[in-house]
Amino acid sequence: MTIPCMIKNQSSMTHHATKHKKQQEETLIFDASVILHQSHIPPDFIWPDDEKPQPNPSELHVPLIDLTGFLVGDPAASARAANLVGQACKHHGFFLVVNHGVDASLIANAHRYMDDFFEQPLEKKQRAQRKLGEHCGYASSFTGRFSSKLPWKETLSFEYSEEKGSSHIVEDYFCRTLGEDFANLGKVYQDYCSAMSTLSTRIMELLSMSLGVAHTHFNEFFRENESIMRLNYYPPCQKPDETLGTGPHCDPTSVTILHQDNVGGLQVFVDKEWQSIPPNFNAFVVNIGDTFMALSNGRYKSCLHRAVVNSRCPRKSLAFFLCPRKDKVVSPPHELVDSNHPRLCPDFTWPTLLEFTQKHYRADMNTLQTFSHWLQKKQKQTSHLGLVIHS
Ligand SMILES: *[C@@H]1O[C@H](CO)[C@@H](O)[C@H](O)[C@H]1NC(C)=O
Ligand SMILES: *[C@@H]1O[C@H](CO)[C@@H](O)[C@H](O)[C@H]1NC(C)=O
Ligand SMILES: O=C(O)CCC(=O)C(=O)O
Repeated sequence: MTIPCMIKNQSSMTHHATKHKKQQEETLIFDASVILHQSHIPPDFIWPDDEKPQPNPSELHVPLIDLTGFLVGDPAASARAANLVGQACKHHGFFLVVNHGVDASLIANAHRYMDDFFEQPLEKKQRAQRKLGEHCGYASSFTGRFSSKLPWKETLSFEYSEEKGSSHIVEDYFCRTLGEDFANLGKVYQDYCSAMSTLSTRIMELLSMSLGVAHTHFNEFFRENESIMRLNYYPPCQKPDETLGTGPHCDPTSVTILHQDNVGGLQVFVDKEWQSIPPNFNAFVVNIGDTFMALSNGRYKSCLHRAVVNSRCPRKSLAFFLCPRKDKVVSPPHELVDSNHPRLCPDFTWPTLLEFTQKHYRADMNTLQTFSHWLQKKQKQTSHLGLVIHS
């Protein structure tokens, strides 16, 4: 299927994908307005052959879950939905929800307003530039973190929380970093995040039911959550088969609610192959992240996924990452731990896992296992220290 698509002529802009020597460090500036017209892409964006996208991937078998009955409290419909969720999460951790109660015009606006931000000249976007070691702000390629296999995309990330004093957190962020002209955008994403928060609350209820723990268990756990919203913007690429928009990764977060536009590009690694999740504007793609895999004591899978790009038009996706409050101890409910299901991972707090995936380890299928070993080693060191101190 070919999607016709207009690419605005922005060749008047002056920045290029060039390397600047800055503080002994090479920084690649990704300026979409120029780079999207280049027939040869810079080598940093070329991925190794075994990771390049293959043509015509098969479609992932992923359940389409109608939330109508569950949202009005119909017990039979809720049990059916929970059952489908459980099956999907045991296999690969991805499912789709429709009739989710989120206003269609809000979703359409959330996509439309992304253009207002990403179509600005680079120097305007850089007013929200993400600083090294921070999670929020504008980023184009993860410069500073990795210097090869760069992703063909730009992102804008910001925090969301419903705590007291946080009722305008997103609007404030937009106005503070981009100016009052962006108050409208801030309002749209404030509302969008609020809708995602409501939806994630209901999804946690479904996940509780599907795991056979108290319906309120995970809502208790996620009270005062501090979540992250990310806008993904993938410019067209003249060599889409040599690069990736988002490289293969597992989400370290708890649960992700993704909305992709009608272009397509999301792929999941299931049964040893990359399979696509085709776009469905009426649906949200929900997936389990590493933190929830730990909370389910490994019953549910956090699965490798990525996004491919195309030569025809920009692709947009909106990702809401639910994260626990920073000091909350991630520990599975006791019902999910027994002699047949020993603890998958020692207790941890979410910022420790985040730091691990940012500083020590590029998130993949083995993140949780490697993280567990790392934690255990650290704990041993600390307890040795304890012995020394006490003796
Ligand atoms: C796009 O920009 C180029 C270079 O400035 C110019 O030659 C061309 O006419 C422009 N095309 C359109 C459709 O504006
Ligand atoms: C996140 O926290 C807010 C405020 O405490 C709460 O209303 C919401 O239900 C929580 N989300 C989940 C998934 O429990
Ligand atoms: O754009 C997509 O479809 C996937 C994005 C993603 O995986 C992410 O933002 O972590």
